[in-house]
Amino acid sequence: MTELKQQLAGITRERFALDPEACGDRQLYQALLALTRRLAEERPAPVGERKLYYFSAEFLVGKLLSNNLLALGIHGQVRELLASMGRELGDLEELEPEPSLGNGGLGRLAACFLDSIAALGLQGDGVGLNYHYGLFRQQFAGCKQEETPNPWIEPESWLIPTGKSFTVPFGGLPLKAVLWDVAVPGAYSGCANRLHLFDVEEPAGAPEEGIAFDKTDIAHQLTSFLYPDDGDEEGRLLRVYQQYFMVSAGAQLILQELKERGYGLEELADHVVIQINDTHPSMVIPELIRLLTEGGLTMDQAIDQVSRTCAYTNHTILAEALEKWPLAFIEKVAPLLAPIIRELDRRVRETCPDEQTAILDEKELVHMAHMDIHYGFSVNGVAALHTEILKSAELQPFYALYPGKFNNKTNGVTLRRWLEACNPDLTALIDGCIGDGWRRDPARLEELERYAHDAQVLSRLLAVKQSAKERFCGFLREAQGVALDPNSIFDVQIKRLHEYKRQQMNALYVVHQYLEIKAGRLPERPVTVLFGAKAAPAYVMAKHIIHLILCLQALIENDPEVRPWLRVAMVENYNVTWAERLIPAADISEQISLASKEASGTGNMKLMANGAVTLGTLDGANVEIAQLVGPGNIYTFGTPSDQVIRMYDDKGGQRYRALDYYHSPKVERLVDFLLSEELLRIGDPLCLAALWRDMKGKDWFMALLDLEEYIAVKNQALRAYGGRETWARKMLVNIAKSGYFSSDRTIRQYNEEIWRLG
Ligand code: 26Q
Repeated sequence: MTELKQQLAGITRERFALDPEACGDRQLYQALLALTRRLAEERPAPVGERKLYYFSAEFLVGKLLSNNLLALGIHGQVRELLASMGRELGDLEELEPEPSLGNGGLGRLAACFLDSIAALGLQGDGVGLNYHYGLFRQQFAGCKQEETPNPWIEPESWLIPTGKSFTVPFGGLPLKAVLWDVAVPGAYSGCANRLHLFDVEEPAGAPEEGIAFDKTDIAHQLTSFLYPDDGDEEGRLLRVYQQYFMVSAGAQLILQELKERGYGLEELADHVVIQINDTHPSMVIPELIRLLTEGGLTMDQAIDQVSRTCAYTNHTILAEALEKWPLAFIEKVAPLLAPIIRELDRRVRETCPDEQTAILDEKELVHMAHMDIHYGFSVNGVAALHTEILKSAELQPFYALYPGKFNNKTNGVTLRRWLEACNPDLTALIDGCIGDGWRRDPARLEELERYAHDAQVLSRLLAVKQSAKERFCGFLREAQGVALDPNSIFDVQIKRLHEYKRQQMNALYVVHQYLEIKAGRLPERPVTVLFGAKAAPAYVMAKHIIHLILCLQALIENDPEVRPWLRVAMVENYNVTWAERLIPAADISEQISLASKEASGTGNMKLMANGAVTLGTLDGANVEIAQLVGPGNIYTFGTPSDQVIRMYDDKGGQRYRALDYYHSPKVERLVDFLLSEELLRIGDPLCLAALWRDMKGKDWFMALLDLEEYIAVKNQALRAYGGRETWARKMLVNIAKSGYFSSDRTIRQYNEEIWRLG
């Protein structure tokens, strides 16, 4: 018996008094989870002079079983062991609940970063909250989204009890923060870091109905739910409670570890660096100042240490998403911080009297980002274009004050999850061509370009894509009873539902194509337009857009004339697990945000690495993708970002007016289809009319501006798909150039230019 089998048998015998062979799938899954957790937990932590703490309100880790087996280097062994018992790892993974501790991009980025930090053997832990329900589960009923809770913590989970706890000095009710850890084993490095998740002592039980809960019962509900982004105004106070809970406990943990490592408080900046992931953890700055002064440092010394310890990452230029909290909230939640924040503001005003850069404004709102920029040593954007826009527009007054603090760190994704684990066939094809050196040095994927004219490799690439499409069809049929045509072109838009991402523009393309087919103008080849998206529960317009897409899906499913040529499918409950199934199957990657609005995007990188060709605007990291692959291997369109920025400006008479574009004959017909008899028979007239009115009268994110060019360029891409070998070459170049978007590259840059962990 192999050592691995012995270890597994030890667990199954102890827990279930059974040999592994005699266990049911669930028992075997639990035993394998326990074994994997133990092996990861036993690994040593990396060492170094400085330790990183990555503070984030979200860590969208996804399922961990396969991921951790890969990192531990025993994935193949476990698969073989299971096979020898007539079992499949895939079946056991089906039983693992997905920890959805994040909304989307920002949360998934934090998870990719932890993976890379551990793989590079860097000393860095995550600090966040142990949400019990994570992001809601999405269900469709009557062509609308419904939300239900999404519990993920089972008796057997990835959480490791630490026995540590800290008291958080909330106004009126000090609360104990209990620390749970998730081990983060690094591929290749032999080490493991930790994801620290804080929880209340007595978490509330399951909600009785839907996702509603008592938002005033802080002591029990603080960690129940993850806040859905955008528009959700409710529970703002609870959000501040969550933030302070996380940073106060996190800051206390840092100082405890500093002491254990034998250093004094006055040495903080030499041995600790804190990366603040967007402004959600920004209160860590005044909280650390509070703790340092309590520990004997003067205010000047404390501010100096903290300012050399904290670094801030900005993920958005949507003005409405920049956090500003009423000081009155902070006085209620964290009364000890309010005077410190006032003092920080006073000092800023002493040196820079410009009102625009103040921390506290005349309405007594605390501008969290401003606090980070003044009292942190680094400010970074997440793609080259995004950082440039921060410097020249959004944060321009700050850039004038502190040019040296600003830097760019283009996002990346872990290719271990987003290529090796989710697409083993493509991985094998790559290995067969260039060996496996690219895993440690992803830039070496470029060696694939040698095969750009190798007909055999190109045809194998097409075959790999085809089988991924067939596999995806199987998953979707099983889950939703929808049977797609794997021979159609898979045109994929997967991301949170937001007006700036312009899923509505894609839906208008569907309307266009529907009308073309109805008029007898058939395309060369059938297309399936796939969507995956959750809307924040309170984001009304986003929900209307989901309604439109689901109505179009229903309309076409029941139309035998159109269905053979055009299908729409919206994947229910799109999450990390569905992304892992969809991304290998995509032919076209839709990245069509209004230029200047998508800070980076990371799905664009995952899709590219899996051989999808991007159809996108020159926004976020799409700009860098376009530069890398060259104009022949990407389809770009749309109004450039600088022009868009001018169109939001009142000056100069260039302001965007939706009506002007609506009145173009082609556009009007498409928009008015929302109120067509066909659609009104299926959908909710109030929702469709509200969306129609918004599109023609407001269209804040300018979908109508780029619509005609979008339709033209998309058709060009769909036609190019027919030239199979030329298309395969485009796929190959995309894969070859995707190494740049490995989060290992991103993390190396963070370490060399910001963290210097040594
Ligand atoms: C704020 C206040 C109250 C409640 C919720 C929030 C909140 C929560 C989540 C605000 C924003 C978010 C998430 C933002 C996000 O995911 N941004 C994305 O970050 C990615 C990683 O850098 C980028 O690739 C995307 O472009 C960016 O949209």
